[in-house]
Amino acid sequence: MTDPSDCLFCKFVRREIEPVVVGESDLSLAFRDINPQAPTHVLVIPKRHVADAAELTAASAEELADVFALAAQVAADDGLANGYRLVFNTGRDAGQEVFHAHLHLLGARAMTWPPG
Ligand code: D5M
Repeated sequence: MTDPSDCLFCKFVRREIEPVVVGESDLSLAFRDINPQAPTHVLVIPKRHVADAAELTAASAEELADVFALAAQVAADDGLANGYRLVFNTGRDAGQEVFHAHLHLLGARAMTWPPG
């Protein structure tokens, strides 16, 4: 497990490194992805360090719900009235690279299915 003292996203929460923040609640932080895959590409994270969505689900329904609520707020703020995609890559086979749980919010372009 990643040590929270070495975790990039924990450093964002502590503001040791400043991401481009687009939303925040007591439990969650939303910031722009550094490598955007859509005109809107935001990551929403629980402030508490958990590795992935499965761990977040097991840890706290309140924190899980808060991540989704903040994503909906950011989507509304970005004017994504026609829809958007929410994705948790969970584990290496899903392509997860950063092991602090993060919900991808993608929007402002038409999406295809299935994802790669
Ligand atoms: O997604 C990890 C995501 O994290 C990926 O879309 C890039 C993003 N990322 C990595 N470093 C940064 C910084 N420094 N700022 C903002 N976004 C970042 P995954 O689901 O783990 O593949």
